[in-house]
Amino acid sequence: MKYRALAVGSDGVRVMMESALTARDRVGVQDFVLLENHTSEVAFIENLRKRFKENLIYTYIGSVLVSVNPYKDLEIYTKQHMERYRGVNFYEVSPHIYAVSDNAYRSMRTERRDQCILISGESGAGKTEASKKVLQYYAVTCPASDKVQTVKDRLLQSNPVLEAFGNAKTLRNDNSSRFGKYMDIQFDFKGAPVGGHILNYLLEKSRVVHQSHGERNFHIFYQLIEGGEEDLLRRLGLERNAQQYQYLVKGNCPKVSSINDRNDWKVVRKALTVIGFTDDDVEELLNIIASVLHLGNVQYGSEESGNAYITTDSQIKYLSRLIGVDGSVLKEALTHKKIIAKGEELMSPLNQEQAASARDALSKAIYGRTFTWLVNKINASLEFKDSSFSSKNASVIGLLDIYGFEVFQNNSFEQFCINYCNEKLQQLFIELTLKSEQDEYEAEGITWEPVQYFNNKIICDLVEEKFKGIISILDEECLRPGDASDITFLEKLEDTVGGHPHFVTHKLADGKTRKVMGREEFRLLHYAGEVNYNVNGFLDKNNDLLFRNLKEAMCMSENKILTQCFDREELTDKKRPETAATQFKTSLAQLMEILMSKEPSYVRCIKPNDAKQAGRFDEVLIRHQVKYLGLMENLRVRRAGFAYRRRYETFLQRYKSLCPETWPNWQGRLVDGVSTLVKHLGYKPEEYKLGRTKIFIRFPKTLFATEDALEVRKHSLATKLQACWKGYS
Ligand code: AD9
Ligand code: MG
Repeated sequence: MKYRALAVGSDGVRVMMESALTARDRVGVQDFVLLENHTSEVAFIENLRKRFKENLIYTYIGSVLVSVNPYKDLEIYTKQHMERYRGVNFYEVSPHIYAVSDNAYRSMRTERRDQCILISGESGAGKTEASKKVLQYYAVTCPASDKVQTVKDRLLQSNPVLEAFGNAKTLRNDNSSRFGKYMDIQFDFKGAPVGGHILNYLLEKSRVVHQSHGERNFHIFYQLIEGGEEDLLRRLGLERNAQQYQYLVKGNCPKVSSINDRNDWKVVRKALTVIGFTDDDVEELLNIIASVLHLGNVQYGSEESGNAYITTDSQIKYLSRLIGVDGSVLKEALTHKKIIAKGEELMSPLNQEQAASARDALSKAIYGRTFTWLVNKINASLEFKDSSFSSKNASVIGLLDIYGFEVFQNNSFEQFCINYCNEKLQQLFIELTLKSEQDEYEAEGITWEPVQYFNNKIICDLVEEKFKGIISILDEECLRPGDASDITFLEKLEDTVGGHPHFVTHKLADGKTRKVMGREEFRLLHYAGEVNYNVNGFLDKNNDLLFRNLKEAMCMSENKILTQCFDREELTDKKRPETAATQFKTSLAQLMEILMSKEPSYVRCIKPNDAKQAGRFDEVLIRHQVKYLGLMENLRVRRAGFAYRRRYETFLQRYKSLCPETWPNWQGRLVDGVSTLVKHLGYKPEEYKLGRTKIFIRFPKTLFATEDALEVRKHSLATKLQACWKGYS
């Protein structure tokens, strides 16, 4: 090829070539599609490692952004950086979350199509941080008026509030989101953010009453205790010592070095004001938080008859005052269960264990419903109120930050729901990336070559299919009166889905048992790997029931938030409420519809090590994530035909200097210019195709050679200029 002749033109040129190659050797390629050996996982990980070492945490797979958590603050999020990415073409600058944000924004503006940015990855991989960066980018770079400024402030300030109530320290992440979040940012016709709306998914309520070793309850409890003013704590009857509260000692981890609860309290308190919470709202909210702590300290004794009685009257006194429910009503509700038989109401006493679990159920219900109230309240404050503009006319960018695939030593109902959610998102990802790839080929008039990939629909069906799916079977057991238990649920699963290729239990087909699995477990072969689920607690968590008399007691509350959370209508409603899993399934189906209606951008986050340490690249851990995020598959799809594609004008602009006929300007049709240029460069017919508006190049090496030729030309020009200067002087 012609550029080869150029390359050996002089020693200087050779040095130049070598340094360009060494740079690529050192920092890797910024788009995985340019990897020479794109099917090699080793090459993929090596590229990630090189870039990570150089603090280059972002890399593309086509338009998908892969991000590796640096676990340290990098100077790449300044206002200057934002400016650098504003209005600039995706590929002209190095990969960045701002490039994805800007691209989505510009597509929304120019194509008038709603967008969504889907951020995925395992716990601690950097999803929430990424979503905050996107929001900050819009807050800083989008046009603003006074009114818009208020919305921007509220959008930004909703984060610390939701994190205080919905995040907690876990073994995986000191600030782990324990709920899923989808946020719509609404823009007006000038491109200014004018409103927002949040949908929340399945808060991990069980954390309110129990935490595993080394984990904490939700941040807000510690923030209040550490940061709350003296007179506030006195009014709430709280001591400044987390160790005093049963709900805060289970994980034996009151302090976390990376968290400053006292400062965070100030941030949250201020954020509540910015969002528009009145002092009264805050007072009622804190009364509830304190009540949950007091509830946790309610202790029981056992009478000779076995009936439970409350031994801690002072807690009841505080509770009664804080939530405005009569003490004796509370006491009875916390020790009895109301039964309605033949139209008559009977109070049946509970034993100590039952009473403790009724108390915990109440705490979870209060906290869970207050969290939903909080989201609704934030939504009301983000609603754009202007008679001249309706949110229906708004353009939207949706931001999804939802819990990633989770595998613990012991996996329960929560992990089952979280991993099911990830199956659904993976399905959407495969369908949409394949579809958009196919659409582009068709639009450009280039033949589409089908790609083989694993379609995880089979696993989604296993979980959600009507009548035969795991959720249906679980619901059936929850509704069945009599001897239904977690174990009968497991047995029913074995009977119904026992032969499914993605379902395994300890039972083997020949009646023998599989020793490596517990008798209370089932295993799902997820697209991301195998997970064993322990069925213990599945029925209770799915039922999510609260005894009727506890609901009645809450309906009497004088606390304004609780009166909205516990509605009297619920008491007269004869219909059984939907189970937790079915509610989740329905809300996920709605989420999929929302996402399908928008144009997606993807951010795939990777966690480099389990120690939360900067600079550590744990290859085994990373390989696992590359696998389950489906990145190799994604790359394969993207590279199925052509590694690289560019619009004609962009391609010509960049390389026109390499051909005397296109330099300095090509006058004819763009496609003819590109054709002339690549022929001059010696491209073989099988190396490229010309579509309607773009050139498609099959192999990275063709593009690299062209890039190198460009470097060589720049260098020889510089050398010539230097020689001229020397002659001149
Ligand atoms: V979970 O599923 O909610 O448990 P996330 O959301 O994926 O998880 P998060 O964004 O909370 O993880 O990141 C975890 C921690 O990594 C943060 O608290 C930061 O300390 C650190 N992190 C993540 N992304 C960045 C970054 N771009 N720059 C610096 C980061 N630190
Ligand atoms: Mg998070």
